[in-house]
Amino acid sequence: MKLYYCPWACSLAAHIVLTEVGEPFDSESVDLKKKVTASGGDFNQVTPKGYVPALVLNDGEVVTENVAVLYYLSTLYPAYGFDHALGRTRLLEVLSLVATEIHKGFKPFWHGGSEEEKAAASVRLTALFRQIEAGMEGDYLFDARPTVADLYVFVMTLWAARFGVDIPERLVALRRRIGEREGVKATLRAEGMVMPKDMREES
Ligand SMILES: N[C@@H](CCC(=O)N[C@@H](CS)C(=O)NCC(=O)O)C(=O)O
Repeated sequence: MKLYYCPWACSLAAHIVLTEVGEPFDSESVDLKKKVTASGGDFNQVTPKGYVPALVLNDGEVVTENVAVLYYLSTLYPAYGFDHALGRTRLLEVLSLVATEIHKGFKPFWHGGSEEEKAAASVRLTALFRQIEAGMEGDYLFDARPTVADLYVFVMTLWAARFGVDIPERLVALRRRIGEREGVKATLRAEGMVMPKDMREES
């Protein structure tokens, strides 16, 4: 399997799962502006969509869209998902909320929005993060272990830290808890990312 990713992008969630699982996988970063991979390949040949994540399976099939990539990984590695219908449905429910509302809600921050647009986005994002928090069943979204949805939320909380968007206390705790996992630290290092202050060991 090969994951195409970009540091700080939503592909980080899939990258963490693959790293934590510990089975061999390939990965390559992508320059999203130029659509060129680290080895000089044309990323548009991998996926004409031109965005990450893109997961190339061993038989050559290419899975795109973060919801689909993460859902696929949760079916391969059930520790990150559920084996019953309602559990899988709840997982998709959160993944969809994150992808369509929260992820897209950061657009003004990533794509040069005006200060007004950023302020409005920030308010809406905080309200959406509160919704996520309200549904938490324990330390994680679904009680006692992180699923692919927690990892997607984790990436969004990193974005929140980067752009100064307020998130509720329990999500700050979730970010810290997930950030302490060895596989997560290894993935952040592999992507060359610097952790937000409240996740750093000295804090
Ligand atoms: N609909 C896609 C969007 C993914 C997406 O927005 N990826 C960003 C990084 S987080 C990206 O690659 N942007 C570059 C581009 O769209 O050109 C999904 O949900 O996976």
